Amino acid sequence: MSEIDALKDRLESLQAEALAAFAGAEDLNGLQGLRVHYLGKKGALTEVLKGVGKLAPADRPVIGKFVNQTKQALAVALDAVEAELAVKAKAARIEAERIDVTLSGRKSGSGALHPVQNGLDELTAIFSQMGFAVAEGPEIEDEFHNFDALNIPAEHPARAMHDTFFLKDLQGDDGQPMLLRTHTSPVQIRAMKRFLAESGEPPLAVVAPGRVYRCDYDVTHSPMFHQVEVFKVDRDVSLAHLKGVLQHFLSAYFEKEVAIRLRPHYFPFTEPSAEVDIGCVFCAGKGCRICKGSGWIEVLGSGMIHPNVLKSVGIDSEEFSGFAFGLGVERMVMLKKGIPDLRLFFENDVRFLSRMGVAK
Ligand code: 2NM
Repeated sequence: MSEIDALKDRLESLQAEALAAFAGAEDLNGLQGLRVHYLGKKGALTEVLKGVGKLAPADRPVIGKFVNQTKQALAVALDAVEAELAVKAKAARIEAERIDVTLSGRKSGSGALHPVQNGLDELTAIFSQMGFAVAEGPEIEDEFHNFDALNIPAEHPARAMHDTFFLKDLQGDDGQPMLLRTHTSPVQIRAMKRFLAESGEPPLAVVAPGRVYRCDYDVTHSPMFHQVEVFKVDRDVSLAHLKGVLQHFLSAYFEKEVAIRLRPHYFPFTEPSAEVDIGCVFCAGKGCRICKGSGWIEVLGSGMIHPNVLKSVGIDSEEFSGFAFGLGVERMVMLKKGIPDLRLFFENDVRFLSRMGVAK
């Protein structure tokens, strides 16, 4: 066989082999590989072209034309298969990404206010509506605002009763020991000073909601809990005003007319002092397990602000008087919602939170 016929043969079988390979390509990647293999710089066709140099010069154009025809045929076939594979790839992708728009959605649970936060909001709102200004203050306090200003001097047994968390690495102004506030009363002291500086003299009426801390941990105590404290200072404020505000507030909070009674008590920051009971909300005063048969439930502590407290913020206790009271938010929420165990508030069990949480 002549040199030229051998080359022609070689090109024909190469074309047949390439076309079969293209037809069998599974995807665009594979096809690209075949394109390089047959038509690339170091491809099979280039390999055949190298043989052209050995031909007689007269034969070269003949075989050159043949090579070009082959090249053309392969390129056309490649483009056709490529278009076909591209359509297939797109169809496969659409199929893979198919979504069933008729499926019903998955319900995503919505969050809710923690029952304690909701209690704080409800309690604060009642006093806000009665005209009390809402005040907040620092949770890290000095001894003056947490104790001294509230008529609880050093060595006073009431300090020991407060189970205080002292912050041993912190020092306040005048080198004072610092602590986590044991009640929200220091906020009241700060509010009295601030509002006095602004307005010069009473009337002052403030509600202070917030977190407090006591080193006390058992079934009915948490080392962190929440208080709301309320005070009013003006000329001629009396125990009758205290009773009136308590009656209105407790009926508003429990959403029914509740009976109240005051029992004499002792607090260092009030004189006289009283604990306040409501008629049992569980048995309507008949006597049950919760009120231990008494028909009454203790809800808060109260009294007439001690003259020493007024003096500590520069209010003349001869001219002005005030009432104050303080309550535990967790306890109030437990009574209103019938929650049996304080610990439920802090475990964050989703079943409790979604049942007792309040949609915002
Ligand atoms: C209580 C009981 C009685 C109280 C006193 C004051 C202040 F700062 F105005 F003097 N705020 N809250 C008070 C009085 C708190 O909690 C059981």
